[in-house]
Amino acid sequence: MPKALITGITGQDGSYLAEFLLKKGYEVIGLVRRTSTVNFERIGHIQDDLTLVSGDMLDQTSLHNIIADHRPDEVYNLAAQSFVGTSWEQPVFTGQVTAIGVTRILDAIRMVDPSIRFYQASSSEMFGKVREVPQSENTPFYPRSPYGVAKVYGHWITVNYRESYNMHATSGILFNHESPRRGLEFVTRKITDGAARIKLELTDKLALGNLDARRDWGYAKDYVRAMWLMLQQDEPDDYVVATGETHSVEELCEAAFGTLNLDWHDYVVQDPRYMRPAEVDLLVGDPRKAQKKLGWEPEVTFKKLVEIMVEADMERLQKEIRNSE
Ligand code: NAP
Ligand code: G4F
Repeated sequence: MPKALITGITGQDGSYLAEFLLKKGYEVIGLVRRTSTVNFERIGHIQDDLTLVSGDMLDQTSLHNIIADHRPDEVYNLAAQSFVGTSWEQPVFTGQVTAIGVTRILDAIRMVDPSIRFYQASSSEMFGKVREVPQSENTPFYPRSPYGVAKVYGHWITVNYRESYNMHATSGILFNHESPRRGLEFVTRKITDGAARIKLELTDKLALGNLDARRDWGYAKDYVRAMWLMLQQDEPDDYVVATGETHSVEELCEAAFGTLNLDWHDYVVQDPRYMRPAEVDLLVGDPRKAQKKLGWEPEVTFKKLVEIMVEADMERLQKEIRNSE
């Protein structure tokens, strides 16, 4: 039975990856950090099938001990302070977790068993003020936030451990991917949740920032499959994972409100609080390498993704209303 360690298992991607690996017959170890209340909303349904271990990306000893005690065949490093907005408010913390955390876990692997395969959750935010369109594995980075800068560090330290110690260390440069498990602060979920609240007359306005920003949005379940495929390759490498399509925040509003037969113009207001000090205007990935080498294809379209998310938010809110009656 192959064994995988997932950091960030309580997050969106960690929960889908855990489900995926369990179905593949893996023993799944999940690193969780200590919190004053349990935050297993996304993994509660599979908790009995997982081995959860306590650790923190800020704590070298815990990472070393977990690797040494459990000896996984594969490590998926998904843990991060992953919200771009917060990275301006907490730049040092973001650097400690999202950048230096990568070195901590890579070095723990190197010391215990450098043959363990490693996946680093790199990000299209590294392209930032894009140098070319679409962005591929060869596009130079120009990060625009403390988060983006931290991810560039995480990417290059992964490449460096691959080249310095011959480790099977791979970097997946994933473009935005979403789902009903997406955090409510990210724009997709904020919009699908907001549209559902408006439909159910729980509120009548949705405040957003820059409506012109464009992103390449895919479905998280499709993207965790790509992570696994990367670690099954004979050689470690870097891969862009994206749909190759780009849409604006405005188009996202139109699709989400449209699913509920609402006109977004009637409800969306712009609020300077949600504008960023430096914006990433346009992201669109070139996934041809992942398609060719991994045989990876996304299965869910932008339209379908928005429908899945809106329906899930409607269902959840209707249930909450029923429970409160
Ligand atoms: P997410 O939902 O925000 O999950 C982040 C995870 O990291 C959570 O499990 C969180 O634990 C954990 N974490 C944060 N700080 C930690 C620490 N100090 N020690 C241990 N665990 C810690 O993020 P996601 O959307 O699943 O993304 C997964 C990874 O992919 C992240 O590295 C993200 O930066 C990267 N990425 C995401 C996207 C995307 O579009 N989703 C695109 C490219 C790259 P708690 O539950 O305790 O907070
Ligand atoms: O949903 P977002 O917060 O995602 P962002 O900044 O693209 O980052 C996400 O994707 C990255 C991959 O490229 C990941 F690495 C990262 O961890 C995270 O998962 O914002 C998307 C866009 C931005 O341009 C933002 O300015 O939406 C714009 N936006 C407009 N109004 C808003 C809002 N974003 C948020 N969060 N909230 C708003 O009200």
